[in-house]
Amino acid sequence: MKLTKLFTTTLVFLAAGLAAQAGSISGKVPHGKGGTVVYVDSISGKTFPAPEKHVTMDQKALLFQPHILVVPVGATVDFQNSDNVAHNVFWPNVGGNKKDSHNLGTWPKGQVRSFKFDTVGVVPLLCNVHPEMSGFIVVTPTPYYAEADSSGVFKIDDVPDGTYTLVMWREGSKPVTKQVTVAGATTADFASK
Ligand SMILES: [Cu+2]
Repeated sequence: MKLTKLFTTTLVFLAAGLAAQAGSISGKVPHGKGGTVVYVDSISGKTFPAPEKHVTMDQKALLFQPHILVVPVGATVDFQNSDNVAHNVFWPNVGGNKKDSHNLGTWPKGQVRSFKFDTVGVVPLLCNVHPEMSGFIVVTPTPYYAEADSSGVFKIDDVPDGTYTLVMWREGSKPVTKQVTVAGATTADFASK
């Protein structure tokens, strides 16, 4: 009986500990055009393993699909041509830094070329065959990120308690930062201007 009680008490403590770890950040971004990404900026002294699973950026119907792809640093992206025409993929910079520009080349339907993104920043994707094609890969320094939905609501799950810098990026706008202290389920709104 006593042992059972001890066991139960231990379980309750363990559950409480786990719950404290599993915080989240939810909130709203200002109204505006374009997809919006919110992520936790780099955390001093903390690194994260590169994800093993590849993510796909499709070239389909003369579009990069999805238009905006968010991946944590170290992720490998498979660029897949699903059209009947050849596409090229290049980016003139990463986060505005021209030394990180890269041209993956041009390839026909059904082929895939992969690239591992080891530099944090926004990667503006272009195709030199179709100047109207444009897409973005947002390479985040932490695995804590989310995209806002059409009503401007975002939620980042599984964020450990702590104080962080939150970054909001929107196509065509300068990033906006905000300090947030996570303690369990936490709210952080980006105020409308
Ligand atoms: Cu193209």
